Amino acid sequence: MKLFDELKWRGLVDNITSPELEEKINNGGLTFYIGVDPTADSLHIGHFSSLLVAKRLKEGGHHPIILVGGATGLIGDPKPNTERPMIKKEVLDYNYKCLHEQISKLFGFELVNNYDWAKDINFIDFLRDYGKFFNVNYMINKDTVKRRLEIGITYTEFSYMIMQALDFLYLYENKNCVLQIGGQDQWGNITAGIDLIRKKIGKVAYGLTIPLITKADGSKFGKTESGTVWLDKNKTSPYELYQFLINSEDEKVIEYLKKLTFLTPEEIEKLEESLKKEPHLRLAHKTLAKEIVTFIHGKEEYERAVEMSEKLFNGDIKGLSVKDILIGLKDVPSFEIEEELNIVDFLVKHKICSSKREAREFINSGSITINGDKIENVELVITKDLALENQVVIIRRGKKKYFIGIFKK
Ligand code: 383
Repeated sequence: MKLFDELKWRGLVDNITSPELEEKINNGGLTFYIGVDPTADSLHIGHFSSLLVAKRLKEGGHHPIILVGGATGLIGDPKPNTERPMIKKEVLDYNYKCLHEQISKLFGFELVNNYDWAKDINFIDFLRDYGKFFNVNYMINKDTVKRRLEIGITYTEFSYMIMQALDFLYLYENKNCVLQIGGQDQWGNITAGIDLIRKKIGKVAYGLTIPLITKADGSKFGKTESGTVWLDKNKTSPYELYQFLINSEDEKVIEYLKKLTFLTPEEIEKLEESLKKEPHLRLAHKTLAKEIVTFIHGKEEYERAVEMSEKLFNGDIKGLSVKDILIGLKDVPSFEIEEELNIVDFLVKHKICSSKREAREFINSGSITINGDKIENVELVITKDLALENQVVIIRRGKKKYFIGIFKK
């Protein structure tokens, strides 16, 4: 399959600015860039899919540049619904360092910082040399700005598009960078750069946008109840990432395999078959989790995540941290423990058993475990001392039924 067809097959092409780009992508040899603003101290899974596109193109013989926006981060790309709070310079510096390190480590791409060229542009020169190429009427018709006009947008954020356009011009002139790639949300900013390049130096540049990855209900992929799925393991543990991926929706897992892994079409088709014929094996989900966790955190962390999942599945929770147990059991019902009761009353009060008789039966047949220990004594009192980290009690009834009790602090 030719590279462009492969990108399309993977569902990675939302739009291109001109049909000639298809052949250029197939031929190789382009320098292109993707920008990331240092709005946080780690990339998230949304960035990951875009950076993987850069890797795919690199493997197809193109040269990627990743721009970390030391300048644009100070301004903020307008969001559809609200003005962004300004980020302190020191925070931005820190975020910049973190992203720089993370991208170098994960991808090894050439990195540039737009602060290097944007910092010296003087205000009067800016208005004379660049401002004249932007028609305000045209700027307010770009999607994001258009949506913001009703609720309001400051001049600062309104100017963001011009900064990004200047970057493209700079990279075109200094690095022969002819293509900019970004998510769907970047279309307006990318085309603003292409227009500037045409008007100012009479050259043709290109843009390609990638569709946003969504869940089945259309909401953003990569947001969970506990927040964003980050690539930094201190913010989202490899185990949490593993759990997030392995729990992908069945109707979406093949799409994610196409977009987020380097498995070949043949390999993905096999997984699609397996999903249809033997869904209980969850081969597609497991492979998705394996590929991505291994790419981001390495083989060892992946194996540890699998081991932890197996332990939890078998009720062997010793040695797992409370945080990881709670992640693994995130769909398990939980309740607050208000008083110290004996095990039988405890099981009935929290509706783990329907009667005292049933509770005794479960205990006598060895079907109740607390924090991984089988309960044999029907007189046992559930106290804080028994709880993990003096707070959490994991109850298992039978093979698979879990409950989480949490002592009030
Ligand atoms: C800054 C200067 C440039 C070119 C691009 C930029 C950043 C761009 C932006 N990108 C997003 C970000 O930083 O805001 N204005 O979080 C995200 N990207 C990529 C992709 C995405 C976009 O980094 O759709 C998701 O990851 O384009 O939202 O000269």
